[in-house]
Amino acid sequence: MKLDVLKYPDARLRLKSAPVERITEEICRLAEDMVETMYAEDGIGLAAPQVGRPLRLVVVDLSGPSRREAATVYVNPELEILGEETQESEEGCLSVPDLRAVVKRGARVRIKALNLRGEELVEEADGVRAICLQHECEHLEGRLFLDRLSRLKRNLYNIKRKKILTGDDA
Ligand code: K1U
Ligand code: ZN
Repeated sequence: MKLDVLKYPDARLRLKSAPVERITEEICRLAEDMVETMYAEDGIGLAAPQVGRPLRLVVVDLSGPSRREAATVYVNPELEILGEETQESEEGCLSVPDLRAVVKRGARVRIKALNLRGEELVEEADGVRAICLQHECEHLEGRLFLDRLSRLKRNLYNIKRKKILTGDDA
């Protein structure tokens, strides 16, 4: 089932997510619905708080919405940035409509998590996967990529967003 994606400035996007205590059928269903939602919204990642569930659960599929072949589910992910190297790339967010912006992040990461069978998963990533994992794990802390932009860019976006929400953007 496709879920509704919360949009900025919804306050629920600012909650810190709680650990998944037990991998139940309900959690597996939520992960499945998140994958369906990610594909339907043309995303490459999605975090549970974006669909109004403040739980430490993330899905990623770098193959993209047209191929849909390699979705990974991360339960209770712990992310570590490896080394000092950084990379800059353009990001978008399904919860922050009509904004793409260049963000600087760590170039390499290690992620530890459980899969839906409760098995430990350890992955090292670079490139787009590293960017996407950092972006999704920040959602679990109630942070958005918008927070990484300059105050000027954030203010401009806030003005644009208010106009859209009040219908004053004609
Ligand atoms: O968390 C989200 O809102 C999903 C977000 C993930 C993301 C994208 C780009 C950089 C970092 C994190 C998206 O998927 S937005 C859609 C998007 O940017 C994209 C979609 C298909 C192919 C490539 C990018
Ligand atoms: Zn996002």
